[in-house]
Amino acid sequence: MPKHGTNRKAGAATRAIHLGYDPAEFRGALTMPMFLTSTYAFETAQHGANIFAGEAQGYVYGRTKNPTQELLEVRMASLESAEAGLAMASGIAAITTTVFTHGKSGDTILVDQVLYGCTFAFFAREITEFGITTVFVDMTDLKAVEDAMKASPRMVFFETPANPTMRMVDIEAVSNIARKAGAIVVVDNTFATPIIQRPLEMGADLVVHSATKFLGGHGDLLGGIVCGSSELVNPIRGRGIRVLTGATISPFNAFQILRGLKTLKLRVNAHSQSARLVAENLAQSEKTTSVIYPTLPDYPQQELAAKQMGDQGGAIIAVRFDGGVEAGHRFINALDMIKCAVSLGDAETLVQHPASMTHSIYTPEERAMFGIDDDLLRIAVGLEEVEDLNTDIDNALSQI
Ligand code: 7XF
Repeated sequence: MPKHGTNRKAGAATRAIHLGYDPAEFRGALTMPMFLTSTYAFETAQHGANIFAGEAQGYVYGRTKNPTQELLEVRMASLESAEAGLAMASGIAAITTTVFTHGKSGDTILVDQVLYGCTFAFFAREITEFGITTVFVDMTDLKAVEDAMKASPRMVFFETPANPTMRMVDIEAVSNIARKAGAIVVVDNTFATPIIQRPLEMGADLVVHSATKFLGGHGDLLGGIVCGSSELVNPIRGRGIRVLTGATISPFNAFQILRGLKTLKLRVNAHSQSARLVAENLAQSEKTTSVIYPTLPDYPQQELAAKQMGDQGGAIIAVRFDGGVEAGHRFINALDMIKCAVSLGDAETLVQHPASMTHSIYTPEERAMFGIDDDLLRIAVGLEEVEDLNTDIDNALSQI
Protein backbone atom coordinates (compact mmCIF):
# COMPACT_ATOMS: atom_id res chain seq x y z
CA MET A 1 0.00 0.00 0.00
CA PRO A 2 1.44 3.40 -0.89
CA LYS A 3 2.62 5.45 2.08
CA HIS A 4 0.67 8.51 1.05
CA GLY A 5 -2.69 7.10 0.38
CA THR A 6 -4.79 4.09 0.42
CA ASN A 7 -5.85 1.29 -1.82
CA ARG A 8 -9.21 0.49 -3.31
CA LYS A 9 -10.11 -1.83 -0.43
CA ALA A 10 -10.17 0.96 2.17
CA GLY A 11 -13.55 2.26 3.37
CA ALA A 12 -15.49 4.84 1.36
CA ALA A 13 -14.69 7.83 3.57
CA THR A 14 -10.98 6.93 3.59
CA ARG A 15 -10.87 6.66 -0.19
CA ALA A 16 -12.77 9.94 -0.56
CA ILE A 17 -10.03 11.62 1.48
CA HIS A 18 -6.82 9.90 0.35
CA LEU A 19 -7.16 7.86 -2.82
CA GLY A 20 -4.96 8.75 -5.76
CA TYR A 21 -3.08 11.66 -4.22
CA ASP A 22 0.54 11.90 -3.07
CA PRO A 23 1.52 15.26 -1.50
CA ALA A 24 5.14 14.56 -2.45
CA GLU A 25 4.20 14.99 -6.10
CA PHE A 26 2.89 18.48 -5.39
CA ARG A 27 5.55 20.09 -3.18
CA GLY A 28 3.92 18.60 -0.07
CA ALA A 29 0.57 20.30 -0.51
CA LEU A 30 -1.85 18.42 1.74
CA THR A 31 -4.81 19.00 -0.56
CA MET A 32 -4.72 18.54 -4.29
CA PRO A 33 -4.01 22.01 -5.72
CA MET A 34 -6.33 23.63 -8.19
CA PHE A 35 -4.77 23.78 -11.65
CA LEU A 36 -6.05 27.07 -12.99
CA THR A 37 -4.51 26.92 -16.41
CA SER A 38 -6.20 26.84 -19.76
CA THR A 39 -3.23 25.47 -21.69
CA TYR A 40 -0.03 23.50 -21.12
CA ALA A 41 3.47 24.11 -22.49
CA PHE A 42 4.99 21.22 -24.46
CA GLU A 43 8.68 20.38 -23.97
CA THR A 44 9.31 20.50 -27.72
CA ALA A 45 7.23 20.72 -30.87
CA GLN A 46 7.62 16.98 -31.34
CA HIS A 47 6.46 16.36 -27.77
CA GLY A 48 3.29 18.35 -28.46
CA ALA A 49 2.68 16.47 -31.69
CA ASN A 50 3.21 13.15 -29.93
CA ILE A 51 0.64 14.00 -27.25
CA PHE A 52 -1.87 14.97 -29.93
CA ALA A 53 -1.15 11.72 -31.74
CA GLY A 54 -1.75 9.75 -28.54
CA GLU A 55 1.86 8.53 -28.58
CA ALA A 56 2.88 10.35 -25.40
CA GLN A 57 1.09 11.09 -22.14
CA GLY A 58 0.53 14.68 -21.15
CA TYR A 59 -1.81 17.59 -20.75
CA VAL A 60 -2.76 19.73 -23.70
CA TYR A 61 -5.62 22.11 -23.08
CA GLY A 62 -8.21 22.81 -20.42
CA ARG A 63 -11.17 21.55 -22.41
CA THR A 64 -9.57 18.09 -22.56
CA LYS A 65 -8.32 17.30 -19.07
CA ASN A 66 -6.87 18.85 -15.95
CA PRO A 67 -5.13 17.26 -12.93
CA THR A 68 -7.73 18.51 -10.42
CA GLN A 69 -10.51 17.06 -12.56
CA GLU A 70 -8.64 13.77 -12.90
CA LEU A 71 -8.35 13.25 -9.13
CA LEU A 72 -12.07 13.86 -8.79
CA GLU A 73 -12.66 11.22 -11.44
CA VAL A 74 -10.43 8.67 -9.69
CA ARG A 75 -12.20 9.18 -6.36
CA MET A 76 -15.72 9.15 -7.75
CA ALA A 77 -15.01 6.05 -9.84
CA SER A 78 -13.77 4.34 -6.70
CA LEU A 79 -16.83 5.37 -4.66
CA GLU A 80 -19.12 4.03 -7.41
CA SER A 81 -17.10 0.77 -7.73
CA ALA A 82 -16.27 1.78 -11.28
CA GLU A 83 -13.18 1.41 -13.41
CA ALA A 84 -13.36 4.95 -14.77
CA GLY A 85 -15.02 8.31 -14.22
CA LEU A 86 -15.44 11.46 -16.25
CA ALA A 87 -16.36 14.75 -14.60
CA MET A 88 -18.34 17.35 -16.51
CA ALA A 89 -19.74 20.86 -16.27
CA SER A 90 -23.13 19.82 -14.86
CA GLY A 91 -25.32 16.81 -14.25
CA ILE A 92 -27.16 17.51 -17.47
CA ALA A 93 -23.83 17.64 -19.32
CA ALA A 94 -22.98 14.20 -17.94
CA ILE A 95 -26.34 12.83 -19.11
CA THR A 96 -26.42 14.42 -22.55
CA THR A 97 -22.81 13.62 -23.49
CA THR A 98 -23.31 10.01 -22.35
CA VAL A 99 -26.44 9.66 -24.46
CA PHE A 100 -24.97 11.40 -27.52
CA THR A 101 -21.83 9.24 -27.31
CA HIS A 102 -23.56 5.91 -26.99
CA GLY A 103 -26.80 6.63 -28.84
CA LYS A 104 -26.78 7.04 -32.60
CA SER A 105 -29.36 8.10 -35.13
CA GLY A 106 -31.76 5.21 -35.62
CA ASP A 107 -31.36 3.91 -32.05
CA THR A 108 -34.15 3.49 -29.54
CA ILE A 109 -33.64 4.47 -25.91
CA LEU A 110 -35.94 3.27 -23.12
CA VAL A 111 -36.46 5.87 -20.44
CA ASP A 112 -38.41 5.78 -17.19
CA GLN A 113 -41.29 8.22 -16.82
CA VAL A 114 -40.34 10.02 -13.63
CA LEU A 115 -37.19 12.06 -14.13
CA TYR A 116 -35.79 15.48 -13.31
CA GLY A 117 -37.64 17.91 -15.63
CA CYS A 118 -34.72 18.86 -17.92
CA THR A 119 -33.64 15.22 -18.24
CA PHE A 120 -37.20 14.39 -19.30
CA ALA A 121 -37.22 17.28 -21.80
CA PHE A 122 -33.91 16.14 -23.28
CA PHE A 123 -35.26 12.64 -23.91
CA ALA A 124 -38.80 13.67 -24.86
CA ARG A 125 -38.16 16.73 -26.99
CA GLU A 126 -34.51 17.14 -28.02
CA ILE A 127 -32.86 13.83 -28.93
CA THR A 128 -35.78 12.88 -31.12
CA GLU A 129 -34.61 15.72 -33.41
CA PHE A 130 -31.37 13.75 -33.90
CA GLY A 131 -33.05 10.59 -35.09
CA ILE A 132 -33.09 8.79 -31.75
CA THR A 133 -36.41 7.32 -30.67
CA THR A 134 -37.32 7.61 -27.00
CA VAL A 135 -39.77 5.13 -25.53
CA PHE A 136 -41.06 6.03 -22.07
CA VAL A 137 -41.74 2.97 -19.94
CA ASP A 138 -42.95 2.66 -16.36
CA MET A 139 -39.86 0.87 -15.10
CA THR A 140 -41.50 -0.16 -11.86
CA ASP A 141 -43.42 -2.58 -14.12
CA LEU A 142 -40.87 -5.26 -15.04
CA LYS A 143 -43.27 -6.88 -17.51
CA ALA A 144 -43.48 -3.55 -19.36
CA VAL A 145 -39.67 -3.33 -19.36
CA GLU A 146 -39.46 -6.87 -20.73
CA ASP A 147 -42.00 -6.09 -23.48
CA ALA A 148 -40.19 -2.89 -24.40
CA MET A 149 -37.02 -4.89 -25.20
CA LYS A 150 -38.73 -5.93 -28.44
CA ALA A 151 -37.63 -2.52 -29.75
CA SER A 152 -33.97 -3.66 -29.30
CA PRO A 153 -33.02 -0.53 -27.37
CA ARG A 154 -29.46 0.71 -27.33
CA MET A 155 -29.83 2.16 -23.84
CA VAL A 156 -32.06 2.08 -20.75
CA PHE A 157 -32.09 5.18 -18.53
CA PHE A 158 -33.70 5.79 -15.13
CA GLU A 159 -33.36 7.58 -11.80
CA THR A 160 -33.84 5.79 -8.50
CA PRO A 161 -35.15 7.17 -6.22
CA ALA A 162 -36.82 9.29 -8.87
CA ASN A 163 -37.09 13.06 -8.78
CA PRO A 164 -39.54 14.19 -7.37
CA THR A 165 -41.85 11.33 -6.35
CA MET A 166 -39.24 9.12 -4.62
CA ARG A 167 -40.50 6.06 -6.46
CA MET A 168 -37.84 3.38 -7.04
CA VAL A 169 -36.76 1.22 -9.95
CA ASP A 170 -35.27 -2.22 -9.30
CA ILE A 171 -31.71 -1.77 -10.61
CA GLU A 172 -30.81 -5.45 -10.54
CA ALA A 173 -34.01 -6.65 -12.20
CA VAL A 174 -34.01 -4.02 -14.96
CA SER A 175 -30.27 -4.55 -15.57
CA ASN A 176 -30.80 -8.30 -15.97
CA ILE A 177 -33.54 -7.77 -18.53
CA ALA A 178 -31.52 -5.13 -20.39
CA ARG A 179 -28.34 -7.17 -20.46
CA LYS A 180 -30.11 -10.04 -22.22
CA ALA A 181 -31.25 -7.55 -24.86
CA GLY A 182 -27.76 -6.05 -25.19
CA ALA A 183 -28.79 -2.60 -23.91
CA ILE A 184 -26.57 -0.31 -21.81
CA VAL A 185 -28.16 0.54 -18.44
CA VAL A 186 -27.57 4.10 -17.20
CA VAL A 187 -28.71 5.01 -13.68
CA ASP A 188 -28.91 8.52 -12.30
CA ASN A 189 -27.72 8.02 -8.72
CA THR A 190 -27.93 11.67 -7.68
CA PHE A 191 -30.56 11.20 -4.94
CA ALA A 192 -28.92 8.21 -3.21
CA THR A 193 -25.19 8.95 -3.72
CA PRO A 194 -22.70 6.06 -3.70
CA ILE A 195 -22.70 6.18 0.10
CA ILE A 196 -26.22 4.68 0.07
CA GLN A 197 -26.49 2.90 -3.28
CA ARG A 198 -24.01 1.65 -5.89
CA PRO A 199 -25.88 0.77 -9.08
CA LEU A 200 -22.84 -0.73 -10.85
CA GLU A 201 -22.65 -3.42 -8.13
CA MET A 202 -26.26 -4.29 -9.01
CA GLY A 203 -25.65 -4.74 -12.72
CA ALA A 204 -25.95 -1.25 -14.21
CA ASP A 205 -23.36 -0.21 -16.80
CA LEU A 206 -23.04 3.51 -16.17
CA VAL A 207 -23.90 5.81 -13.28
CA VAL A 208 -24.48 9.53 -13.73
CA HIS A 209 -24.65 12.25 -11.09
CA SER A 210 -25.49 15.84 -10.70
CA ALA A 211 -22.44 16.70 -8.58
CA THR A 212 -24.20 20.00 -7.96
CA LYS A 213 -26.08 18.17 -5.22
CA PHE A 214 -24.61 15.96 -2.48
CA LEU A 215 -21.16 15.46 -4.02
CA GLY A 216 -20.41 19.19 -3.91
CA GLY A 217 -22.75 19.42 -0.97
CA HIS A 218 -22.68 23.15 -0.30
CA GLY A 219 -24.91 24.70 -2.95
CA ASP A 220 -22.06 26.66 -4.49
CA LEU A 221 -21.30 24.95 -7.80
CA LEU A 222 -22.53 23.00 -10.81
CA GLY A 223 -20.93 19.73 -11.82
CA GLY A 224 -21.63 16.27 -13.12
CA ILE A 225 -19.94 12.92 -13.50
CA VAL A 226 -20.37 9.64 -15.30
CA CYS A 227 -18.76 6.43 -13.96
CA GLY A 228 -18.48 2.93 -15.40
CA SER A 229 -16.16 0.67 -17.36
CA SER A 230 -13.29 2.26 -19.30
CA GLU A 231 -14.84 0.77 -22.42
CA LEU A 232 -17.97 2.87 -21.96
CA VAL A 233 -16.48 5.98 -20.31
CA ASN A 234 -13.42 6.50 -22.56
CA PRO A 235 -15.40 7.17 -25.75
CA ILE A 236 -17.16 10.00 -23.90
CA ARG A 237 -13.79 11.27 -22.68
CA GLY A 238 -11.73 11.14 -25.89
CA ARG A 239 -12.03 13.66 -28.67
CA GLY A 240 -15.73 12.95 -28.61
CA ILE A 241 -18.87 14.84 -27.79
CA ARG A 242 -17.75 16.24 -24.41
CA VAL A 243 -14.73 18.01 -25.88
CA LEU A 244 -16.65 18.97 -29.00
CA THR A 245 -19.53 20.53 -27.07
CA GLY A 246 -17.34 22.03 -24.35
CA ALA A 247 -19.09 20.25 -21.49
CA THR A 248 -15.83 20.23 -19.51
CA ILE A 249 -15.86 20.89 -15.75
CA SER A 250 -13.94 23.89 -14.50
CA PRO A 251 -10.90 23.03 -12.32
CA PHE A 252 -12.31 25.31 -9.65
CA ASN A 253 -15.52 23.27 -9.48
CA ALA A 254 -13.57 20.00 -9.51
CA PHE A 255 -11.56 21.31 -6.54
CA GLN A 256 -14.72 22.19 -4.63
CA ILE A 257 -16.30 18.79 -5.34
CA LEU A 258 -13.11 17.08 -4.12
CA ARG A 259 -13.52 19.03 -0.90
CA GLY A 260 -17.18 18.01 -0.73
CA LEU A 261 -16.33 14.33 -1.17
CA LYS A 262 -14.21 14.37 1.99
CA THR A 263 -17.35 14.85 4.08
CA LEU A 264 -19.79 13.03 1.79
CA LYS A 265 -20.32 10.05 4.07
CA LEU A 266 -20.71 12.16 7.19
CA ARG A 267 -23.14 14.47 5.44
CA VAL A 268 -25.22 11.75 3.80
CA ASN A 269 -25.57 9.95 7.11
CA ALA A 270 -26.67 13.18 8.79
CA HIS A 271 -29.07 14.05 5.94
CA SER A 272 -30.66 10.59 6.25
CA GLN A 273 -31.01 10.74 10.02
CA SER A 274 -32.63 14.16 9.99
CA ALA A 275 -34.84 13.46 6.98
CA ARG A 276 -36.28 10.39 8.66
CA LEU A 277 -37.20 12.48 11.74
CA VAL A 278 -38.65 15.28 9.61
CA ALA A 279 -40.64 12.74 7.57
CA GLU A 280 -42.03 11.18 10.77
CA ASN A 281 -42.98 14.60 12.03
CA LEU A 282 -44.76 15.48 8.78
CA ALA A 283 -46.50 12.09 8.68
CA GLN A 284 -48.03 12.49 12.12
CA SER A 285 -49.61 15.84 11.20
CA GLU A 286 -53.26 15.75 10.13
CA LYS A 287 -52.47 18.50 7.60
CA THR A 288 -50.47 16.12 5.38
CA THR A 289 -52.21 13.45 3.31
CA SER A 290 -49.13 11.49 2.37
CA VAL A 291 -45.43 11.52 3.15
CA ILE A 292 -43.20 9.46 0.89
CA TYR A 293 -39.81 8.65 2.36
CA PRO A 294 -37.91 5.36 1.86
CA THR A 295 -37.45 4.35 5.49
CA LEU A 296 -40.96 5.24 6.70
CA PRO A 297 -42.94 2.08 7.52
CA ASP A 298 -45.63 2.89 4.93
CA TYR A 299 -43.23 3.52 2.04
CA PRO A 300 -44.88 1.63 -0.87
CA GLN A 301 -41.71 -0.13 -2.13
CA GLN A 302 -40.23 -1.06 1.23
CA GLU A 303 -38.58 -4.29 0.18
CA LEU A 304 -36.87 -2.68 -2.79
CA ALA A 305 -35.81 0.28 -0.65
CA ALA A 306 -34.16 -2.05 1.84
CA LYS A 307 -32.49 -4.06 -0.93
CA GLN A 308 -31.03 -1.06 -2.77
CA MET A 309 -30.58 1.56 -0.08
CA GLY A 310 -30.25 -0.43 3.13
CA ASP A 311 -31.36 1.48 6.20
CA GLN A 312 -30.74 4.98 4.82
CA GLY A 313 -33.38 7.01 3.03
CA GLY A 314 -31.35 10.01 1.89
CA ALA A 315 -32.39 13.63 2.22
CA ILE A 316 -35.46 13.91 0.02
CA ILE A 317 -39.08 13.75 1.18
CA ALA A 318 -42.13 13.95 -1.10
CA VAL A 319 -45.18 15.27 0.75
CA ARG A 320 -48.81 16.07 -0.08
CA PHE A 321 -51.13 18.34 1.82
CA ASP A 322 -54.80 18.23 2.65
CA GLY A 323 -56.05 21.19 0.62
CA GLY A 324 -53.85 20.49 -2.41
CA VAL A 325 -51.75 23.09 -4.20
CA GLU A 326 -53.04 26.01 -2.13
CA ALA A 327 -52.25 24.28 1.16
CA GLY A 328 -48.79 23.35 -0.14
CA HIS A 329 -48.10 26.92 -1.21
CA ARG A 330 -49.33 28.24 2.15
CA PHE A 331 -47.00 25.79 3.89
CA ILE A 332 -44.01 26.98 1.81
CA ASN A 333 -44.84 30.63 2.44
CA ALA A 334 -45.30 30.07 6.18
CA LEU A 335 -41.84 28.55 6.58
CA ASP A 336 -39.28 30.87 8.08
CA MET A 337 -35.81 29.31 8.08
CA ILE A 338 -36.46 26.72 5.38
CA LYS A 339 -36.03 28.35 1.98
CA CYS A 340 -38.14 27.87 -1.11
CA ALA A 341 -35.56 26.89 -3.74
CA VAL A 342 -34.86 24.15 -6.26
CA SER A 343 -31.80 21.88 -5.92
CA LEU A 344 -30.99 19.52 -3.08
CA GLY A 345 -28.09 18.05 -1.17
CA ASP A 346 -27.11 21.37 0.37
CA ALA A 347 -26.52 22.27 4.02
CA GLU A 348 -29.68 24.39 3.82
CA THR A 349 -33.05 22.62 3.85
CA LEU A 350 -34.93 23.51 0.67
CA VAL A 351 -38.56 23.08 -0.32
CA GLN A 352 -40.04 23.45 -3.79
CA HIS A 353 -43.20 22.73 -5.79
CA PRO A 354 -42.22 20.32 -8.63
CA ALA A 355 -45.29 20.91 -10.83
CA SER A 356 -44.55 24.62 -11.15
CA MET A 357 -40.77 24.49 -10.72
CA THR A 358 -38.39 21.57 -11.41
CA HIS A 359 -40.99 19.63 -13.42
CA SER A 360 -42.83 22.50 -15.08
CA ILE A 361 -41.22 21.49 -18.40
CA TYR A 362 -43.46 18.37 -18.45
CA THR A 363 -46.89 19.24 -19.87
CA PRO A 364 -49.75 19.06 -17.33
CA GLU A 365 -50.95 15.92 -19.16
CA GLU A 366 -47.52 14.26 -18.86
CA ARG A 367 -47.33 15.11 -15.17
CA ALA A 368 -50.81 13.70 -14.59
CA MET A 369 -49.90 10.47 -16.43
CA PHE A 370 -46.66 9.99 -14.51
CA GLY A 371 -47.90 10.85 -11.02
CA ILE A 372 -46.10 14.19 -10.64
CA ASP A 373 -49.18 15.73 -9.11
CA ASP A 374 -49.92 19.38 -8.41
CA ASP A 375 -50.29 18.79 -4.68
CA LEU A 376 -46.79 17.37 -4.29
CA LEU A 377 -44.02 19.28 -2.54
CA ARG A 378 -40.41 18.15 -2.37
CA ILE A 379 -38.35 18.83 0.73
CA ALA A 380 -34.57 18.39 0.57
CA VAL A 381 -33.52 18.12 4.19
CA GLY A 382 -30.25 19.86 5.00
CA LEU A 383 -27.80 19.76 7.87
CA GLU A 384 -29.39 22.12 10.37
CA GLU A 385 -30.35 20.82 13.84
CA VAL A 386 -33.40 18.65 13.24
CA GLU A 387 -35.22 20.23 16.21
CA ASP A 388 -34.99 23.60 14.50
CA LEU A 389 -36.30 22.15 11.24
CA ASN A 390 -39.27 20.57 12.98
CA THR A 391 -40.00 23.78 14.89
CA ASP A 392 -40.12 25.68 11.58
CA ILE A 393 -42.27 22.97 10.02
CA ASP A 394 -44.66 22.71 12.99
CA ASN A 395 -45.09 26.44 12.99
CA ALA A 396 -45.87 26.44 9.24
CA LEU A 397 -48.26 23.50 9.59
CA SER A 398 -50.16 25.33 12.32
CA GLN A 399 -50.82 28.17 9.86
CA ILE A 400 -52.41 26.13 7.08
O1 7XF B 1 -27.21 19.82 -14.48
P1 7XF B 1 -27.46 19.69 -13.02
O2 7XF B 1 -26.20 19.60 -12.22
O3 7XF B 1 -28.44 20.72 -12.53
O4 7XF B 1 -28.13 18.25 -12.79
C1 7XF B 1 -29.27 17.83 -13.46
C2 7XF B 1 -29.93 16.77 -12.64
C3 7XF B 1 -29.70 15.46 -12.96
N1 7XF B 1 -30.27 14.46 -12.27
C4 7XF B 1 -31.07 14.71 -11.23
C5 7XF B 1 -31.68 13.58 -10.49
C6 7XF B 1 -31.31 16.03 -10.84
O5 7XF B 1 -32.11 16.23 -9.80
C7 7XF B 1 -30.75 17.09 -11.56
C8 7XF B 1 -30.98 18.50 -11.21
N2 7XF B 1 -32.08 18.73 -10.38
C9 7XF B 1 -32.33 20.00 -9.72
C10 7XF B 1 -33.60 19.83 -8.87
O6 7XF B 1 -34.34 18.86 -9.08
O7 7XF B 1 -33.82 20.62 -7.96
C11 7XF B 1 -32.41 21.11 -10.73
C12 7XF B 1 -33.02 22.36 -10.33
S1 7XF B 1 -33.99 23.09 -11.65
